[in-house]
Amino acid sequence: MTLLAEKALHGDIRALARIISLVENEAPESEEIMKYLYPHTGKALVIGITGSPGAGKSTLVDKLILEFRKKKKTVGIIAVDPSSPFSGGAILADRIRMQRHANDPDVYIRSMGTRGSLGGVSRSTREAVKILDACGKDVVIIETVGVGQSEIDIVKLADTVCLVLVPGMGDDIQIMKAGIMEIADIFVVNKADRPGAEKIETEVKLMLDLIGKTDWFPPIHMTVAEKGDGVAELVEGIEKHGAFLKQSIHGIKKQKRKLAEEIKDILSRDIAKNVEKAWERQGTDDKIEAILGKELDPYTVAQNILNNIVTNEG
Ligand SMILES: Nc1nc2c(ncn2[C@@H]2O[C@H](COP(=O)(O)OP(=O)(O)OP(=O)(O)O)[C@@H](O)[C@H]2O)c(=O)[nH]1
Ligand SMILES: [Mg+2]
Repeated sequence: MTLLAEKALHGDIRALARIISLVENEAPESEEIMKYLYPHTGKALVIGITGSPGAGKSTLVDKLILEFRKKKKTVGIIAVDPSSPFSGGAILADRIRMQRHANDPDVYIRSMGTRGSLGGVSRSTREAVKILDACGKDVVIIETVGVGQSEIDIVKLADTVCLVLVPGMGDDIQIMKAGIMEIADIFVVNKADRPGAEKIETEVKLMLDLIGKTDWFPPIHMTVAEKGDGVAELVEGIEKHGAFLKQSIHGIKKQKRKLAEEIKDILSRDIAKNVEKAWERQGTDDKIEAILGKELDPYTVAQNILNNIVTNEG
């Protein structure tokens, strides 16, 4: 297994792809690999791109790749589609939109569908980000459709979250209500070639005033992703936010918070695994009988099993 990780660290794309599949499938060996890769993580600039369906996220990501490649940066892209259990049409379209980069060895594009629980999606996405980071990608971009809590969880994995809004779509306000407004570090008004772009800009400014962000006031970038207009400025904005995170207390706090979330995530996965094991070992028929006879109650039984998990792993 470490051989596979070693290969990926040395730029072997197939090894890299294989490792991402292993974590996506929650293969038993994936934890060992993640431990091996961990010391190599922490260098990439991780960008989250979210927004309503059809806002132009993939078109924008395609142009972001171009900008970063101009700066000689290597890029990894993870396109997440939490709404569908399979890699469906939308993801295929993403691939087509970004296809011109397919032959560039310094660009790696991966789509991830949902397997298992929603918590599992953000977990495997987080691990995929780490893998790309460890394997030397300077920039990692996560694209996801931002409508619900699970998508917010995914985009929270990023250092810099860009929320893509478009003129003339009523559901932008919906996204703001869903809480994503609070986690956006940068607002992008895409399709600025359409009427109503300024109106959105004003609305966002008003909202931001209401929220009253203190340490970082999110900038609003106007883009026409199809033509690439405003994308170079957006990259500047993203890099500025990255620099802000590096030298501010806010950035350190954010990093610590993310780490705590990660540990809790790993813990709940491990505990969940142990629940089954513990039940197999300790969930005897006697206990069930005792509960049926009202000599015991399920709370006490569960508490006793839990105590045993904690003291001797079930
Ligand atoms: N007029 C205009 N159209 C754009 C612009 N950017 C993207 N589009 C178009 O908007 C449509 C959706 O673009 P995508 O990039 O697939 O949008 P998306 O947000 O990735 O979509 P999903 O991943 O399906 O949610 C495509 O037809 C694009 O050509 C823009 O700046 N102006
Ligand atoms: Mg897309």
